[in-house]
Amino acid sequence: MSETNPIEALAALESDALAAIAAAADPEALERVRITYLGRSEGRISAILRGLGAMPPEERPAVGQRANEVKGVVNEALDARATELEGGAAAAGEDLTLPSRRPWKGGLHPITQAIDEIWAIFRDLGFVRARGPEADTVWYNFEALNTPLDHPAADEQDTLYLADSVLLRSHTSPVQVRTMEAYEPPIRIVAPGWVYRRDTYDATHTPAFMQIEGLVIDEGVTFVDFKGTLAEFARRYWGPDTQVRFRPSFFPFTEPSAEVDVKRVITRPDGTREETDWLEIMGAGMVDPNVLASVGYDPERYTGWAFGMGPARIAMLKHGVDDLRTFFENDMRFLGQFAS
Ligand code: 2U9
Repeated sequence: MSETNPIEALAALESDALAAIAAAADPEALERVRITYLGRSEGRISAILRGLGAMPPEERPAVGQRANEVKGVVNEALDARATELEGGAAAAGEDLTLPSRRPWKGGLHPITQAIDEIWAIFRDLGFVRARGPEADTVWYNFEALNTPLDHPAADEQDTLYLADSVLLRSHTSPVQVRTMEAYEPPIRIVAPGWVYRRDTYDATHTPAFMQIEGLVIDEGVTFVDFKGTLAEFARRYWGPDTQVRFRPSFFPFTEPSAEVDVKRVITRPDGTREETDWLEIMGAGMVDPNVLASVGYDPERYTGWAFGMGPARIAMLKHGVDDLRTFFENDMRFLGQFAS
C-alpha cells in the first residue's frame, strides 16, 4: 500500500475498521472504534476528508466520494454490531420482555390482622367494639378493678405516670369500666388498643403493646357461658379440632380466674396430622363482684365474665415467630411476608 495513494489508504482503513468493529466485545469497545475512525477531530476517515483541500484538484472528487462511501459502510457496520451486542446483554440475563417492577403494595401489619380476625369472631357472637383514652387515671386503671396501688398485682402492671394520678393505661380494662359506668347491662364488648408497661424490651416484652379484652355482663350469666363462649372462640380461631383447657389462675378483677390454653391439630403438607403442645392464648375469669359494685352495678343481680389477650402473642403462635421485636423493626423483608 502506497502512503501517497489516498484511495488505497481508504480501502485499508475500511477493512481495518470492519475488523475492529467485529472484534469489539461490548458497547464501550465499539464506541472506541467509532472514535478512532469517525471521531470529528482525531478520526482517521475524518482526517482524509480534512486533507482534501491539500490534494491536486483533479483527485479531490474521487477521493471525497470514496471517503464518504467508507464512512457509510463503517457507520452501518457500527449500527449492526451495536444491535448484536444489545442482544448479547439480553442473553446474559436481562430479559427485555419482562414487565416493569411491580409498585409497592400496602398490607395490614400482622398484629392488626390478628386483632381484626379476633374481633370478627366476637362480632359474629354478638359483641360490639369499645374504645377509650390511652392516658387514664389510677382509679380507672387500678382501683375500680379491685386493685389497690399497694396490691402486688399493681406492681406487675407498673406503668408510666404523666401526673400524680394520670398514667398510661397498663391494660384496656379502663375501657370496660367506663362502658359499665355509661351503660346498663346487658354488655357484650371487645376493647382492642395500645397499653403500656414498665417492661424491658426483649423477645417477649415491649413497653408498649396491643391488647384485646372482652367483657360480658347480664343477669343470669354463668361459668358455662364463660367456658362455652371462649371455647367456641378458640375453635373458630384455631380450627374445629382444637382442644381447650382452663387452668386456675389469679387476677384481682376476676374470681375465679383462669389461663386458657389450646392444643391445635396441624395438617402437614404431606397430609399427616400432628398435635401441638398446649399453648397459652389468654387470661380470663368471672368478673369479681367488687368490680361490679365499684361501677354501681348490683352484684346480686348481675354477673359476668371477661378475658384479655395479646394479639402479638397470638400472631407469634400463628406464624411461628419467636421474637416479638421483629414485629416492630419495620424490616420489609419480614413484614412483607404477611401482606395479602
Ligand atoms: C373488667 C373486668 C375484668 C380482663 C382480664 C386478663 C384476665 C388477662 C392478660 C392477657 C395477656 C393481659 O395482654 S396480656 O398481658 N389479661 O389475663 N384480663 S381477665 O378482666 C377484666 C377487665 C375489665 C371490668
